[in-house]
Amino acid sequence: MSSPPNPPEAPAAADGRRAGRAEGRLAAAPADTPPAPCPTRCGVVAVAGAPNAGKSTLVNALVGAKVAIVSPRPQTTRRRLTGIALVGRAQLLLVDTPGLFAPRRRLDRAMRAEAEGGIADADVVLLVVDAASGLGAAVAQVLEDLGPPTARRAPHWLVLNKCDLVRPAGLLPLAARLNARFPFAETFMVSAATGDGLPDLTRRLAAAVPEGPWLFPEDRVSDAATSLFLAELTREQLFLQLRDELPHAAAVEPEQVREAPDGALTVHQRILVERESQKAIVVGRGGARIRAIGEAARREMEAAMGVRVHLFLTVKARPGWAEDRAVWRELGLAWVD
Ligand SMILES: Nc1nc2c(ncn2[C@@H]2O[C@H](COP(=O)(O)OP(=O)(O)OP(=O)(O)O)[C@@H](O)[C@H]2O)c(=O)[nH]1
Ligand SMILES: [Mg+2]
Repeated sequence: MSSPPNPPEAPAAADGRRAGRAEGRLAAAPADTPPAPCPTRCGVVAVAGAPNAGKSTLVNALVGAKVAIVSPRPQTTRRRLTGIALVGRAQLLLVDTPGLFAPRRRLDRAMRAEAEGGIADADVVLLVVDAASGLGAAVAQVLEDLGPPTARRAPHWLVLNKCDLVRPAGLLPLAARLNARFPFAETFMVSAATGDGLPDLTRRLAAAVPEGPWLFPEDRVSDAATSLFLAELTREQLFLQLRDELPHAAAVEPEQVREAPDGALTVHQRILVERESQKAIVVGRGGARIRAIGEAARREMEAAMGVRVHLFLTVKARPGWAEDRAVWRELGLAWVD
C-alpha cells in the first residue's frame, strides 16, 4: 500500500496553517542553464457523492492533515470546507461537500445547497462512491441528479473509494456499471483510509487544474476559521459517542477561543440540542457522557493544533435552533429559505 502524497509530518497549526511546506520543492538549476518556465497551477476540486462515501476522509488524506471531521454515520459534514493541498507547483483547493441526499429539514436543504454550490464552482468534480456499498439507491439518485454532461461543465471523475474493503475482482464491473450511467472522464480506485491509489489521483489532479497563481498562502491547510474547526471536532465526538438521531439534532456553537502567552488555548463551546431529554443524554449520568465527549474532543484539538487546550463545554436545550437565523450565523451556516 502506498502512503498519502502529503504525509502529515506538519500538523495544522492554530490558524489552519502548516509549517515547513516550502522547503525542497524546487531544485536549484545549474548556473549556466536558463531556468525553465514553470508556472504555478491552482484549481478547485469538488469532492461530492452520497453520504458516508468517504469524502471527508479523502480530503484529509489529500491535504495530509485533519481538516474535516469524519464519522461512520451519514450526514456528518454540514457545510462546505476547502482543504488545501500542494502537489509540486499546483495548489489544489479540495472542496469537501455534504453528502447528496433527499432533503427534509431546512438544515438538509442548506447542506444540499452547499454541495451543489461546491460542484458548480469546480474545475474538476470527484464523484466519490463507496465501493463496498456499490451502486445502491443513494448513488443511483446522485447520478440521476448530476444530469447529462455538457461541454460547459467541469469534467467529472469517478473515485471508487474504500477499495481496501472489497475483492479486486468486483471493482471493474462496478466501475463499468457506474460509467454506463454517467460518462466519467476518468476512473480511479483508491482507499482514502490506507492511501492506496492517492498519489496517482493527486498527480492527475495537479495536471488538470488550470495555470494560475495560488489563491492561499502555501502554509494553509484549510479555509476554516480556527473557532469553527474546533467546534467541528466537538461535533465529531457527538457523532462518534451518541446514538440514533441525536447527533443530527445537535450543533456546536463556537463561543470563544483565547490564546495564552504560552500558546495554550482556552476554548468555550456550547452544545445545542432540541429538547431537555436530549440534553440529559448528552450530559449523561453524573456528567459522565459530556466528560467523555470533552476529553476526546480536547485530545483531537491538541493533536491538530499542537498546543495544550482547556476545553469548557456547556449543553443547552434550545428548541427550534435549526430554524433560527442567529444560531446559523454562529455556526457558520448559510441560511436557505
Ligand atoms: N475501510 C475504509 N473506510 C473508509 C474509507 N474512507 C472512509 N472510510 C470510513 O467511512 C466512514 C465515512 O467517512 P466520511 O469521510 O465521514 O464520509 P463522508 O462521505 O464525508 O460522509 P458525510 O459527510 O456524512 O457525507 C468513516 O467511518 C470512515 O472512517 C476507506 O477508504 N476505507
Ligand atoms: Mg463528510
